Amino acid sequence: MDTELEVENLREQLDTWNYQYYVLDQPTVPDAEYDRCMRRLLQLEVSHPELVRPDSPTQRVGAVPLTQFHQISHEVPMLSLDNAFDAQDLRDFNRRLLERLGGAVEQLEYACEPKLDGIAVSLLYRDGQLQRGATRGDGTTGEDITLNVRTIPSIPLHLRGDGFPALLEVRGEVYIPTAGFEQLNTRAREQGDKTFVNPRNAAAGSLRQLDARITAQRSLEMCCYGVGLVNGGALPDHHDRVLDRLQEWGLRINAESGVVCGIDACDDYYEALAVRRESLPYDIDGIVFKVNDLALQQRLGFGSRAPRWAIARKFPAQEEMTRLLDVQFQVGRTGAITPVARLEPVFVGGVTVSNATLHNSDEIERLGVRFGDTVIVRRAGDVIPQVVSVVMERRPPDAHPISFPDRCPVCGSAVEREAGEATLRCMGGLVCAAQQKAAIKHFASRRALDIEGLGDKLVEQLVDEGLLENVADLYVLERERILGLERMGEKSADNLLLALEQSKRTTLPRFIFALGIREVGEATALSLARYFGSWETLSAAREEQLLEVDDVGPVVADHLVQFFDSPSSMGVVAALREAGVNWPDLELLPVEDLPLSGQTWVVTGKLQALGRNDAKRHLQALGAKVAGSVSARTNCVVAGPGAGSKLTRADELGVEVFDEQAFLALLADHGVTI
Ligand code: 9MJ
Repeated sequence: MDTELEVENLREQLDTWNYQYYVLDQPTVPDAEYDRCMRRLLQLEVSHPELVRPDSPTQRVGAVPLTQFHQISHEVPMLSLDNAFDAQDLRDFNRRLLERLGGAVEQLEYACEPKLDGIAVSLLYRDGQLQRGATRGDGTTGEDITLNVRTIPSIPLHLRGDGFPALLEVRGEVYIPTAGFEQLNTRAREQGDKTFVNPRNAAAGSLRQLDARITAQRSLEMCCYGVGLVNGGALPDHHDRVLDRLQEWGLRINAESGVVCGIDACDDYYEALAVRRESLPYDIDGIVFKVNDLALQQRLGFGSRAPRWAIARKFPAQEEMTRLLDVQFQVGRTGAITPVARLEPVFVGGVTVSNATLHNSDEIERLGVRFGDTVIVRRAGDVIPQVVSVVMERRPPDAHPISFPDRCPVCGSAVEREAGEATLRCMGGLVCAAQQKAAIKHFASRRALDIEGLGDKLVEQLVDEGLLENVADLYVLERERILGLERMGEKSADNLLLALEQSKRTTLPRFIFALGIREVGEATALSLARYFGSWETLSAAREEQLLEVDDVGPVVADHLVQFFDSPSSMGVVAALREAGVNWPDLELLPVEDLPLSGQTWVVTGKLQALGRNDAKRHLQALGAKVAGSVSARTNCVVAGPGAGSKLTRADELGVEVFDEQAFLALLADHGVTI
């Protein structure tokens, strides 16, 4: 083939694949094939330098770092957005617009878009060629970051198709998806570098690099949400159609964008996306509502710093500043000592937070946090609040370092760190009241022996009064002693005794789980019960046999063996059985006879009642293989809210899809209750 033609074909092919992958989110070729074409194109361009063009897919990274960024001025100012902090603010905004339009319209149509938390960027295309990329700066003057934006794969170096204006300025947000952010920080930690506080900072730091080769290594993306300067061509007369057009020309737009009628529907859109916020693959800090009709936008015009026709309804902030008052060391069920920050109460992520986890001693060291420091606290979704950084400028002169206790704060036993672990543990085992309480709470919990009426407070009281030391003591509690507890009535005491009596009849998986053996969760307990069938066989098993069980690795096997070898642990089990705790043995099923043996499942989206990992483990315990992507070999997909391309693919392939409720029902049919 003629070399020039081959080069042209390769470029067109690579551009198309890029478009399918980065803009449409629909990968079509394996990476290896893409790489092969890219290598071939590079090879041809090296041997025929006269064929190199600046918009070739090979030309994304400039070789020479800049010494400074040049300033550029925005011909059409890049304005920011007004904010609404609640539903009332949004209503006021809508009313102001309707009044301004003088009764000409009764109800406005709004384009709704997730508000990405990144860096606003302008891209200038002249005759379809990317000519310049710039930051927003102060809205009038920004910085020329052309070399940096050229490295972002979702930014086309030239527009696709035709019909675009001769001069087209596209605006949008450059951001780093959550996965890319985590990868970046993991790498930074491994190399002993400073980590980024949040994805927004990471995006800003990655984009404003004088050496574009560094930008190229960061997984930046761009989502377009509007246009600035347009000359020599016309665009559609509604915002949503402009975005559609941008997408046809090869620019990425947000797949969640939509159009609604009236302000009530804006509330609905906001609420629906707020629920899914955590499951989106990128950070958003609100929803942007824009009048969809561009003629109406023009009539409404601009205020001093923001367009009148748009507003951002912010989600409650996920990060706030507060003071660290104290650190307490909590002892968990397995003796793990967790430092918990006591904070000046602060409203963050929609609730008042006064405690946040500091994880372990490594984390305290990494943060460099001291008593009296002002810290940034983050609470996102249902995740427990975390201290993410220290505001060094606010450190008081008397801030003193936090030292980890060398004795257990509850029982005074020695504290040890196991090799390769970040966690320090109290070595007191079941002598430690904190571990006793946690073990009993776990044993009584709903998914273990489900002892109704034995709540956390009561467990604490019973241990503190010396009535309980271990779970076997539960079954020898005397009515009179229970009645002696503060605020304990006859009825409650009788109910507790009845619940204890009823809890004696259980199942083997629940019993194994209830023992609280380290790393043995519900799904592992189920696998063990299914594999061994009886407690006798299980507790006699040695490491090699344990390793045969799906879900059991060397660490779990080691914890199991330690438990079986511990006279005190086995003594408690014996006492429980003597007290009448019992279960039917399970029929032994060969692995190929498990209910979902031979099936491949995929779990996607955000599940409410159980995490995706739990869902996977339950499926594996039932014999299914759990895969990461949907293919013709997939039997079923479990899809929670926020499921994206995997669900689409499942629909295309006609794969059976379970929503969470149906999935829970299926698990229940197989004896797994959540
Ligand atoms: C963000 N940040 O996602 C706008 N934005 O529109 C969206 N920002 C915007 N629109 C006009 N989706 C000015 C800023």
